[in-house]
Amino acid sequence: MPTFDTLIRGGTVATASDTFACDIGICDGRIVALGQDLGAADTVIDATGKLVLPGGIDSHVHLSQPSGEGIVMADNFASGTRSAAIGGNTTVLPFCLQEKGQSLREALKRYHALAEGECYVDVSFHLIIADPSEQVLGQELPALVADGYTSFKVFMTYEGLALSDREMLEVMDTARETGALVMVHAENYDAIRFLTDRLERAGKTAPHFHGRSRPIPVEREATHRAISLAELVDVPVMIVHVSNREALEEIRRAQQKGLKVYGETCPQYLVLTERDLEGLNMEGAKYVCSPPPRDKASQEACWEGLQQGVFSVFSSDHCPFRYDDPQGKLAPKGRTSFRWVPNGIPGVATRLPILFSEGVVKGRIDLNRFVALTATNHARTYGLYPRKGTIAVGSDADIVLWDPERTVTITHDLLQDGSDYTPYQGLEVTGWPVLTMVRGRVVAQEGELVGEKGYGTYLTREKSPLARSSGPSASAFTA
Ligand code: DUC
Ligand code: ZN
Ligand code: ZN
Repeated sequence: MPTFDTLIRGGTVATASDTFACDIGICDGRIVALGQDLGAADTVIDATGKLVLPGGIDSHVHLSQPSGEGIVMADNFASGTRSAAIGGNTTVLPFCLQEKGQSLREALKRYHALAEGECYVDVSFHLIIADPSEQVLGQELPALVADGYTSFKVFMTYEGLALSDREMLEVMDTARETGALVMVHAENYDAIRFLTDRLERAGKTAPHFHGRSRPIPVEREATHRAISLAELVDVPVMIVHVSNREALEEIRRAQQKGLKVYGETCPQYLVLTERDLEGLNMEGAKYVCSPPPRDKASQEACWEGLQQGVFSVFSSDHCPFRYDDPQGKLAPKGRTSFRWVPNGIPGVATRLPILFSEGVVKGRIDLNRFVALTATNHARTYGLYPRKGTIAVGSDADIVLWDPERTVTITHDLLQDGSDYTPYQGLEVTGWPVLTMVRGRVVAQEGELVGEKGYGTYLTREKSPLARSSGPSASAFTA
């Protein structure tokens, strides 16, 4: 009989496709055996009564990202990955933001320096393309895709980030040629500016007017346009943080036409609404994110998207700012208008419990879909599968032990992030991570961090199997 480093014994294993009683043998950070009565081990973890799941992969996380003058993001790589581990995640994919005029290599150097030696779980970067110069498109991106930076995000809104349609097409064309996957933040910049100016002129500056400045048509139009541009260039796209039915229907229609269009939604669109932005004084600022939370009908639509597979990934869009802080939500300028309140909310530690409780426990999705939406599909989409995202012989031993019966009232002190609040304060959830293991080592247990800073490693990724490389331009608009 072999001797394992670790044996996880007595649990119920669930993957994206199956649920079965099985022990797991682990050696050198990898799963080496699945079965019953596997033999001896240096360490035995008793998983009786627990679910044994692939560790969460959160493919949409912002850490240490510059967010405007005088504003500081609440999480760096240490605190963000610590909170991720507490919440049952074993890999996160933060963004590396290119600033205007900056080379992508310079941007990457900065983010690697920020992450090096700081992470508790594994990480890999998406590139935000803010300045698609000829040099970036022709030289840097092809080389970086070959080096394992195989996904880019583009923005259709925000000063300094928004790309023109022409620029979007250029980035998409490069993605098609190199086999990278493009993620799109779909909101119409001009429409937001127009509505914001009008609201401000009418003195409507409180945080809840943030929602009124970015109503559903702003997102629906941009989603439609992003899909159309991707169709012109014949490239797959992931529409991120979808918040409502109209955007969902654009994605569904594209999928039904056979286009490679994928969708992501997030916890805030399932359990928050625009009413949350109406808190007294500046309290609403705690919920300012983009797209904004909408209404109950939009929540139902997002559930439908998850149930029917229109959305293949469920991410946190963790983008944390402190609330009671002049460098956060209560920045002096933010008090003058919602326009200046930093956009984003924390959520890396609460993503899994919210989807499990509201989804699996309430019978909206089954356990296997939960695993697919929180781990497996992220790994598949972003070139990490089968090393990550599943429980199989040969995969990294990235595992979360889950207590399906534990009921917890979410409070900020449980989450160990760098923020000073959670938008989910007081939400009662059933189902909670009790142990998080990254490559065979326990990094969090019973709400305590037990891993070492710096154990988390940087992951070079394969090309997404959803993207395909089809050589020089053969796109519809040149035909
Ligand atoms: N977009 C994101 O992806 N995250 C936070 C803010 C935003 O607008
Ligand atoms: Zn975005
Ligand atoms: Zn985001």
